[in-house]
Amino acid sequence: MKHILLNGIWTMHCENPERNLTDLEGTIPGSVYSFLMDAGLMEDPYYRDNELQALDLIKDDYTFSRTFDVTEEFLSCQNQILRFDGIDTLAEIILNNKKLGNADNFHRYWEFDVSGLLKETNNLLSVKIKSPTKFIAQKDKEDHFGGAKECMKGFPYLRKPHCMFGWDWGPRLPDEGIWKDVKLLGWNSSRLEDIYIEQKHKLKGGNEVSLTVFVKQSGHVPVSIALKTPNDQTFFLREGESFSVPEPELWWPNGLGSQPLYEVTVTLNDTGTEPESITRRIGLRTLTMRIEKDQWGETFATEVNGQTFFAMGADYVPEDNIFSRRSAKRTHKLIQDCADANFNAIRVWGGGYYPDDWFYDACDEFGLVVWQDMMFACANYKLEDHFVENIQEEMRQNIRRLRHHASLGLWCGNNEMEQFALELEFDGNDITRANYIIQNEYITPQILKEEDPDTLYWPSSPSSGGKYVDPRDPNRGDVHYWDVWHGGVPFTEYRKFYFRYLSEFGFQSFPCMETIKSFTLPEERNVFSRIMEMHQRNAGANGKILQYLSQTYLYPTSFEKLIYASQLLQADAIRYGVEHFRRNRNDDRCMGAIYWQLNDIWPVASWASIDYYGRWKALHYAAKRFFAPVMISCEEVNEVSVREAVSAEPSANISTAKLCVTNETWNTASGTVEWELRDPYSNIICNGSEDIAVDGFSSLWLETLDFSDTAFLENHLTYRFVQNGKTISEGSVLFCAPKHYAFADPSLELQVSEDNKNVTVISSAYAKSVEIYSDDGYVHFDDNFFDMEKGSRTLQILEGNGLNLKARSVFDIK
Ligand code: BMA
Repeated sequence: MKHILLNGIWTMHCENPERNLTDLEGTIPGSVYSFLMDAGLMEDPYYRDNELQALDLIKDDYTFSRTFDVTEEFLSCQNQILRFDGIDTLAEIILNNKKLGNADNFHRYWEFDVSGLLKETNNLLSVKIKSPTKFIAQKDKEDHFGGAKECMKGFPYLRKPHCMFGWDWGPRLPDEGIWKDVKLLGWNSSRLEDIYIEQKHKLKGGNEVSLTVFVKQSGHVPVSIALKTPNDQTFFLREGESFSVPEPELWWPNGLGSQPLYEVTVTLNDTGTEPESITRRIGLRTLTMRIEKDQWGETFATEVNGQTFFAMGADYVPEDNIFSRRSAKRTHKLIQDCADANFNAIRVWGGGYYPDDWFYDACDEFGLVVWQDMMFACANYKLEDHFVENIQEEMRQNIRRLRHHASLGLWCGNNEMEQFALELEFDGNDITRANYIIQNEYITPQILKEEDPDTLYWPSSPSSGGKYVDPRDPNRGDVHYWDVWHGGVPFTEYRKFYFRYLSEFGFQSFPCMETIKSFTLPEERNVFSRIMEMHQRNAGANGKILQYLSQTYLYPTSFEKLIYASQLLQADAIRYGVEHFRRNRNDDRCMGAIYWQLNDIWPVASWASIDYYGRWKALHYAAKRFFAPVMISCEEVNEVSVREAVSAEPSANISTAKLCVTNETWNTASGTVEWELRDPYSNIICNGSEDIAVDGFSSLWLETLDFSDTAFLENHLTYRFVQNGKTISEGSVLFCAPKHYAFADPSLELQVSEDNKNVTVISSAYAKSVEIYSDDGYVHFDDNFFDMEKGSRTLQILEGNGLNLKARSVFDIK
């Protein structure tokens, strides 16, 4: 196979002469926005309200072109193909004045036969891209098919990431361009098209794993198949014949074992060109969901190599609305941040795109089990013949690209469509209700049966298994629970449910100060300013943050304090839920907590735990603690959970605490639970300890502690789980809302080590949610936003420097 890469410098021309944008040079992969920004003709669309002008640009059509030469050798190939790995989106492709064809799906690659059309020098390739906004508006006018209200009307008509047209955390920036590589491919006798690797496992009585490799090629040329083991041994396999892997090393999710990866390389020797090979990195494992009837309904637990475990993670959305800004390095860092926060799972949400290979490579390496939605979300689709063929090809291509990954846990038909189709949301009717079933219970599973029969298919998220049978059932399948946040109910509601697997639940906060500074002028740093509201896309959300804030903290008197308090609320809401679900994991009852959402597509107020610039909000630090493999938590009954308001009739017994240790590892966790009831100065009022042994994959509850006869506004409980003298997990709870607790001034002091690698925080009293920060830039630590008693604690500075560090705690919110 011969390859000629056609990336690099192209020119862009706007078809609207009024814009006077002709022959602009830029880089492909790239887009209207990246070309204009590179040429200095456009400000960053994320700054202030630049989004509006950027959206206006998309009313027009643009042509991207370049000239190129090809070698004589290439011209002598019998087969010549022009391949676009990704076009955004509605395009006409012209080579040397001959139209090759059209493209109309962002999620697919496109190939055109160019044999006989190329010359040695000065070939002219043009890609004319049509305005996506005009297209969807026209389609919607002709026949309206509805969808998420934050998204531009008509979006279901175009196979382009829905969220590029706006979402409740995303701007409307539906760019146009060529978002992946462009190349020429030439071959003679045969082209290596694809490989499929089948694994067979015998789990009982020792691990036996056999592999069979199936090869798809256009001709009939002998191939060689090599298997490289994690310790660099190589074995040669025969096509279609089962091979028993000697001493197989199994792949495990993060926290349950290591992630050994094997490489399968298939090589085909085409006549007269270089050998062509495909390498797939795989992990030896079985991975599915255990779905079995039980006393509550049906289990829905991730099962790896026969072992079920509690899935811990978040929902992933595209990392950038300007696709040329994405990179392997950036994604690797994000996935590493997930592993650092003890994630073992991640859900790719269906309103974005099928991520790049590097996303799954990172998940394979860090041990994150991927819940993979097909790219359909919150919409009704018109199932015309062309649309159906288009999505079939889209799914086939992406399944073939991704099916070998060790991390691929399941395929899911879409985001939230079963419940909405059933409820006739988005202007639904009998047709949209029927279309949903045709697409998700016939078309999609049929393709998966052909292309990836060994990976589980789940029809929708959420679902109870399909067929419109109660998709919101809390006792079966996965659930999206939004009464906390969208429904405005207090966090304490989480404890009323025992969801089998929560694939979405979330709480918003504002992004980090540095991030806010990146898109505002100083005078706009007020959450109700026009610019802050442009960067808050969920209607009513700022009011919601303030409403929850009013239940929890004193009134924050500065913008910075409000930002800080909003992040604490978010971290506490999700912690409250996750700890409860993990406590109730025995007998596979609650087996997953995937919070909405991991990351942001641009700088915005949202449910993300890591903001657009990769900065950790309080929630991500909290996740590191509440997703720890061995975790102690407390089910407290306090004024907040039992009384509607402080003015309600006084009631007794509002200060009890039940500690619980959850162990999501193989080994028994033996150690000591220690607790103290303390006053605001950290003086101990009473204390206790208990030696316990918690079996692997289980939770152990301790006896209820009753503090009802103590001063609930002045005392708090601190608890920890200690193994061999080392604190493994710890926390503290109040028996009233933080705003009503009699905090003493902790007079936080900081001492930075000479080498700038550590900072010690010294507190003279109990301090809640201690944040160390700098006004001069983002600093990342091994822990932050933590509770501490009087004393000191040393943290590592992992990113940024120790200059001008400051500390604050809940005491400062006023
Ligand atoms: C869920 C998601 C998204 C949305 C989020 C927050 O339902 O599937 O569509 O952004 O809620 O509202």
